[in-house]
Amino acid sequence: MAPLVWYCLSLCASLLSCFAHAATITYDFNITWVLKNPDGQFDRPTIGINGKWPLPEIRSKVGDRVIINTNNQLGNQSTSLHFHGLFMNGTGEMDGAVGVNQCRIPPGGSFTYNFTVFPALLT
Ligand SMILES: [Cu+2]
Repeated sequence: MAPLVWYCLSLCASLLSCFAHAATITYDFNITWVLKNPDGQFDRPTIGINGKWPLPEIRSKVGDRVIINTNNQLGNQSTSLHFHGLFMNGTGEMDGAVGVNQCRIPPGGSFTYNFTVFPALLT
């Protein structure tokens, strides 16, 4: 029993120390069509961010707050950002699965994602 208690206390201390050094990381994502060749077959309209494809990385640490200001400039297509695999503890509406967690972002629309990065769930 004692090792389990020690493990839990140690884990809690580790998590608290992560959150103590948390930062707020902000991105501005303008979502547009770009002409790219993602599968090596031929150039075609591809969804890009800030005029680029491949899409940018979002770099953060556990405990950081991530804010992503998105603007859908596709013109003819709704969209969202989906954060597959992140544990959206208390912010499920930020997970981005259209029709499940949020409404689509219509052409010309914007949405601000705002969530804290929690450790991944071990299953
Ligand atoms: Cu998913």
